Amino acid sequence: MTVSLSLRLNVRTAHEEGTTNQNRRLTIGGVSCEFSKTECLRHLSVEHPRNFKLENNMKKIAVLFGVVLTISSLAIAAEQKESSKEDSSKVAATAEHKIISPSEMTWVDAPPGLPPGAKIAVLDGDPNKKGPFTIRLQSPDGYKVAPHTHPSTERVTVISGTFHLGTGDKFDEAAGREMSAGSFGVMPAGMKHFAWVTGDTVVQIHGEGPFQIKYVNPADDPRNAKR
Ligand SMILES: [Cu+2]
Repeated sequence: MTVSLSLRLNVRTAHEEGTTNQNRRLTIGGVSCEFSKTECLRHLSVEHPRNFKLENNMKKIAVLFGVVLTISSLAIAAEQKESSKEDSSKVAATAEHKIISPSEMTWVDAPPGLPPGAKIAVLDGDPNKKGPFTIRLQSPDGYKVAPHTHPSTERVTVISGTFHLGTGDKFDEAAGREMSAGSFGVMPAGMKHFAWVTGDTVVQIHGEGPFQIKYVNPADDPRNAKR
């Protein structure tokens, strides 16, 4: 079994010269032989076992190296495929170039999960779907949002007016922080927080959709209010 494998390996690695199949010059491990290929291999394995063994070991190392190289290449290729998949999903969500001036924004009533009186404008993506989104929320003076959480991170940038943000499960103005125009805040997914505004205020909210709101106290949820 071992011998036949060795011979087969050497048929491939031997350096061949000559014009016919019957009579060729074979060079294995620096030793030449001028018989038929099979005879040469037999001759060299008996007469020059050291060279024969050397040639074989080199071939085995080459085969092993080739296998390792192939596995690494496959792993790298798989990784690259995975990262390009991630990149393409990001590109798909923001592929469309656009510039929207404030006068071009379309304002509609805020969804029923927010207290009535506010308006939103969707600038990018769709807050109801999976993927990145950017919206603006316009709320009148005194507008309040009771303690709540979101399943994904909420990022707030104050555009105009004054926003106030506090963390915890009880609405407490003393625990809130004032955010003037230009301020930025992050609410990690699941963190309980509440907000209110002074003066008509516009904030920009961006994050990963779907953007959902869950009130700490269900009685605070405007969706549960009797209409
Ligand atoms: Cu929130």
